[in-house]
Amino acid sequence: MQLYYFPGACSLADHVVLEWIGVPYEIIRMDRDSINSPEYLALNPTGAVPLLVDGDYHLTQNAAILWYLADRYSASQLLGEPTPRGRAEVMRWLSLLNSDLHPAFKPIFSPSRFLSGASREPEIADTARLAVRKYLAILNERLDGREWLADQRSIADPYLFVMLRWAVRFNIDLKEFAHLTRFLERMYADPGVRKSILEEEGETAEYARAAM
Ligand SMILES: N[C@@H](CCC(=O)N[C@@H](CS)C(=O)NCC(=O)O)C(=O)O
Repeated sequence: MQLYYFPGACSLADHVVLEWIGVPYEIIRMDRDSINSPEYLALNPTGAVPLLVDGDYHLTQNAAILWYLADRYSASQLLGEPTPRGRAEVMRWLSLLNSDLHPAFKPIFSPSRFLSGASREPEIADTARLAVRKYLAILNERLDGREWLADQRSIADPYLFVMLRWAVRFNIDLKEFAHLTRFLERMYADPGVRKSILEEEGETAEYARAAM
């Protein structure tokens, strides 16, 4: 299996899941040029990571890739309790992450995509920070008294982890979110998480190094 990624991007969630599952895989680092090459766009017309290649199967969209990996290697038990409610709980949190929280970060990453005129870029990024905080508050409350978003460890957890790293990197203070902070620390202590970060970011992976 091959995973196309940017260091620290949402594809890191798939990378961690590959580690948790324990199957052999290869990671292929992309950059701004390669992600817009005709060859890559033929595989993923959105020009984004992640892309998973499993034999002759090419799969895009982070939620789909996470679900596929967990379903294909079901012994990893990353899809929650094997009941309609158990599965729905994983899907509920995965959906909030993928369709609410993830897009909320985009105006912070690249405000110019949402507004022409550099003078208002800080304003749109700050407005987006408020939206991100709203979702973080929901997730923080969810983690009050529990270790994982669903009833057991699942594919939703590494996705949350990735976005908490983004929050820290883009100056969204997590101090008031004690449960999220504890979750972040717990994830940094996980061997599969540390290995994934080091593979993607190398020796500059400051958080991975700090957790060792
Ligand atoms: N809906 C897509 C979004 C993927 C996405 O936003 N990927 C980002 C990295 S986290 C990306 O590759 N961005 C490249 C770009 O926007 O130029 C998914 O869930 O997979």
